[in-house]
Amino acid sequence: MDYFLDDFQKELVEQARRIGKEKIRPVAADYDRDGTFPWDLVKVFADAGFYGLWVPEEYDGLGRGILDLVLVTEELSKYCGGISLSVAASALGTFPIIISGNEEQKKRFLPRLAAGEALAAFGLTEPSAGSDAGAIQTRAEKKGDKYILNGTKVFITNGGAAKIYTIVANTDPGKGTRGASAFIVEDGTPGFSYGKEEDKMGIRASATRELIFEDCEIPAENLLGREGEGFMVAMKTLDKSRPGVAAQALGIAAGALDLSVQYARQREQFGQSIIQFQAIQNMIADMSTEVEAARAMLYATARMIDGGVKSYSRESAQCKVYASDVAMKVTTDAVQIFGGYGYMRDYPVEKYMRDAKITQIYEGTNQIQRMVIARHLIKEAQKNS
Ligand code: COS
Repeated sequence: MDYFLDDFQKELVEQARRIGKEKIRPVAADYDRDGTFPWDLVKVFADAGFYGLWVPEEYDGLGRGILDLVLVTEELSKYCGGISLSVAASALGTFPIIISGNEEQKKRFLPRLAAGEALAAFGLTEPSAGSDAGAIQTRAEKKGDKYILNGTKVFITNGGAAKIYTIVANTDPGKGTRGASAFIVEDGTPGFSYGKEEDKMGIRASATRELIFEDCEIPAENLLGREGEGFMVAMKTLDKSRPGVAAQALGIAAGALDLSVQYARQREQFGQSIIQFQAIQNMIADMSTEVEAARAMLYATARMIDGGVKSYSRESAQCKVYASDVAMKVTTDAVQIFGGYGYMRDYPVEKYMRDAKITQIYEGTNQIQRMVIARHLIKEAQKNS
């Protein structure tokens, strides 16, 4: 489905495919087993320019957009949904700076991020504030020309690996979502340390870590936008980043489908390859149809965002919810097609199923996505009545 891609995008997909085949596929199982962070591949992605795709040219990026991020993430995720993640997670951590950073902040941070010299991470979730993002308790108190941060963030993708963090904290706890503010915090700032490294079911090659702030002093000029705008910045960030999760889910699903077709052609039972059986043909036909539907919806949303449409929360939630549900179903069916072998770690498909699961959970559970979609439908209906 690449008939509308420009030459740059076609070359980008080819480049990501080459990296996937030559550099990710041979090591994916090792990284999955060891759960270590793939610094060697981060270097390959940086050299390929992937971290600069979504950064404007005036800050040394490639000035491309969400579709390019989606294309790369999809392609890399066909080979490993964990190794691919540092790209979309760095985009997530960078978006708050692009959305609400001032000129000085953009000049200071974006060039390093675009070059992949530094990875970014986004810190919103806390032990008691997951779906209810407005319930965050991390506190940022202004003292002179500094903010003092206290609190803990959990499940932070790229946590510990990233050098630049965009953190949402309360500057006015009485005000609920209107009391949150967003900040840039650099690795190495006194009072900022890393806690537990999570031992995960899937995407094991990605870093997921706790961030701890104990009287962490950051310069007041690291405030993004104005005080009280943090929740809005977080929501706008997630609107922009959820297609990246959809792309990861799509790549995982498409990768599992490819493996299933290959396996079904080779595996013989009852004297013929199992792909000759209608039961298997129906399964792969449905898997492929769902993958194509997810891809169509995702590309349409990415083009909508790149086209400058102002509000895309509903579409962004829809492509995330659909692609991740497809990924879970397709990868489960892939394990089924592989049968007993599919359940064993010697074969690659059980990893795809484990990797798929997180896409229904993070950057907003699919229950929250459905709530966002329904709220928009209700609002639109009220407007039109
Ligand atoms: N863009 C801009 N502003 C938005 C917005 C968006 N997409 N969504 C909400 N807002 C604004 C609202 O307009 C409202 O503004 P006012 O105070 O001016 O009225 C404010 O934010 C609060 O919105 P709302 O009332 O909808 O907040 P809720 O507490 O009901 O929470 C959900 C909304 C559930 C959607 C939010 O908490 C959420 O997205 N949760 C999931 C968080 C998540 O994805 N976590 C994953 C970890 S981060 S990787």
